[in-house]
Amino acid sequence: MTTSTFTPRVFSGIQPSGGLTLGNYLGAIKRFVKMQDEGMPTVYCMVDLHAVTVWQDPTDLLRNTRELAAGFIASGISPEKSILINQSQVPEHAQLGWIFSCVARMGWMQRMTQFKDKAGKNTQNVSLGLFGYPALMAADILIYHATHVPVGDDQKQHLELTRDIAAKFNHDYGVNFFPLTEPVIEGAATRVMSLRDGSKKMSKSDPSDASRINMTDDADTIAKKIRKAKTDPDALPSEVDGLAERPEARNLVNIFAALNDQTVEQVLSEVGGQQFGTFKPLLAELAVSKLSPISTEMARLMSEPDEIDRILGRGAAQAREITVPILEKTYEIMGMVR
Ligand code: AQP
Repeated sequence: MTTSTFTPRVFSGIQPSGGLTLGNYLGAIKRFVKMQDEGMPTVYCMVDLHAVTVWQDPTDLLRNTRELAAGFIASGISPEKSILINQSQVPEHAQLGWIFSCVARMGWMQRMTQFKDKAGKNTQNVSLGLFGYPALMAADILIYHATHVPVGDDQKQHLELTRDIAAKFNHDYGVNFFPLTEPVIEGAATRVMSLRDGSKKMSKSDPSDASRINMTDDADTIAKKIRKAKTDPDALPSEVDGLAERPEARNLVNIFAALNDQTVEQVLSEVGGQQFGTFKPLLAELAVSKLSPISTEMARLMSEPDEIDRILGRGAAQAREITVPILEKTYEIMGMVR
């Protein structure tokens, strides 16, 4: 079965496990806005149940969830056009997550590279939830019968697992009930890298604040972080091939292209031959001009937390009009008394 038998619907989420980064913005949120504005039905989620797979201070979690919601709205997600929710207010996510924990196989989960990266050498001491995370992520998507999921490159393997879970459920029960979801991984910034190390993903939980641009950073901080970003001594090339062995240079050019809605080729045709001493101030100016209006609006929205909570409460009620019938049908297919 393909997604074509299902009504198109977009779902994606972000963990409120810290402040939003430029990686989240370019790899995810900017593309969420585009898909919303193209007119597809869209559901966007603060995945708080995923965040608690590692310890979250309750005060921080509350603030980070509201700040993430503010970041979505300030970036252009409209609560009138998209359903905006925090995951724990829509209990069907976790309920279907349990079912999918019974569908997914241990061997599939053990291959997940994000678990290996996050657990490191500490596999015996991390939470069971961190290991099971991809089954809940599959449920987040499939509880809406979502057909398209815009994500960064790091989520590709989890999306493949989501398809495997849907296919196994459909096969085991002889139904065509869950769609085989399409990952939407597009653009110049599907993997924004750390400003300190071009081999590591920019991440909100990186201990080094200098490794990332936070959406709440002020203009001076953004400019300073870009000025100090690791680079090499050579000038920028005029052709994309010239970036092949230069991860830090490639990262800064990718960021420029994504912020300016250009291709990497277009950027290099304009900046090829420039030294970083010239290019970095241009990038800083561009980043500040794009991010400052968002951070200003985020601060304004954060001054009205009740309004954010109201939007998320309304979003949960809208979401449950979709998720309750899908969960009920799932249970019915499985032979549970209703
Ligand atoms: N560096 C990145 N480049 C492009 N896309 C990125 N995303 C995250 N980092 C980058 C995309 O943002 C969405 C939400 O990610 P998440 O917060 O749910 O989890 P994550 O991928 O684990 O992000 P972080 O920042 O690394 O969080 P922590 O540090 O808490 O683990 C996804 O679509 C992701 O691809």
